Amino acid sequence: MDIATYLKTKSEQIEKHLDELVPEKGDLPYNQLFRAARYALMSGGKRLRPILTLATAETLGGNANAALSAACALEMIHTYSLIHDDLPCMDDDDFRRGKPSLHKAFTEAHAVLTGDYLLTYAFEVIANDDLLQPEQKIALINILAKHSGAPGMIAGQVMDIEAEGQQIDLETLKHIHRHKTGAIISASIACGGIAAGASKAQMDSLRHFGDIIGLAFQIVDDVIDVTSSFQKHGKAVSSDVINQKSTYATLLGVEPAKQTAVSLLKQAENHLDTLNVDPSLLKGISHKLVHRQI
Ligand code: GRG
Repeated sequence: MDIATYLKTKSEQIEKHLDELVPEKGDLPYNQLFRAARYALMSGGKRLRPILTLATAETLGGNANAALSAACALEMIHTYSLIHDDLPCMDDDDFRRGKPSLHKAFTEAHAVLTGDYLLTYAFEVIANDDLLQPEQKIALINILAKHSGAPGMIAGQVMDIEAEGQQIDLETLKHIHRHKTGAIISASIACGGIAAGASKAQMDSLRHFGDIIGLAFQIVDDVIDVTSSFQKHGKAVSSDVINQKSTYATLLGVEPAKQTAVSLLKQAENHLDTLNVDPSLLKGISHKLVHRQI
């Protein structure tokens, strides 16, 4: 199967499972919560994080079905972060994926609560998966909590907000990117490893791979923010520009930023070569991720 077909097939599998996990519940007085969650969750994301989880599990010879709940949990956490990031008190973005952001389509209160619901439900989904052993559940919950929590994405978001309007250097920006974006990408890869029963040495290789590819992903996002703002945001100028945020594209320039991402891709691939399994699937996805246009 070529990579484009693999991505499409896995994306459909993930969407089907998300659809089952978050159905509309017409008879509940708080059904608006599920409508709002589905509005954000089923609105055409690329599903990169859950695909990385499934692909990592498959690469290691694990049962991809055992990785499916962790994959969906990651998409829920990713979606929550986007909902909260779009709020007026954060990036104040009125559009996401070409549609009104959740707080515009519903209310700010619904956006806060829907994010809270998706974050907490992600952990419940893993705790209730019968295909996982108890020790796997604990390891998955631990990784997800750390990478989405204070040592990971939340730290990144705090540093990102505090850096608004400030002149920061490349090292500081790298530190923010690795936390804000990289932490969830590397968690996606680590979760695939845990679901597949990876060895300690394999988990170490995955950690290095995830850390580097997560940074590369955000650098490419910085470039797309400048080069394809309209396709990405539905507006000509991104909120990064409006909020005076430093990015790889503004600090280095577009071409050097692209080159940095390509060089990180090579480093990430070197870590895949130490897995002692055929890494071609993860290499193919990484290549797509770094050479994407949107
Ligand atoms: C508010 C708690 C809280 C955290 C926010 C991750 C994050 C921290 C905010 C999201 C905003 C942002 C620009 C993050 C950078 C990560 C990123 C590139 C998100 C977009 O990911 P894609 O391209 O999106 O995978 P799709 O739409 O495909 O799901």
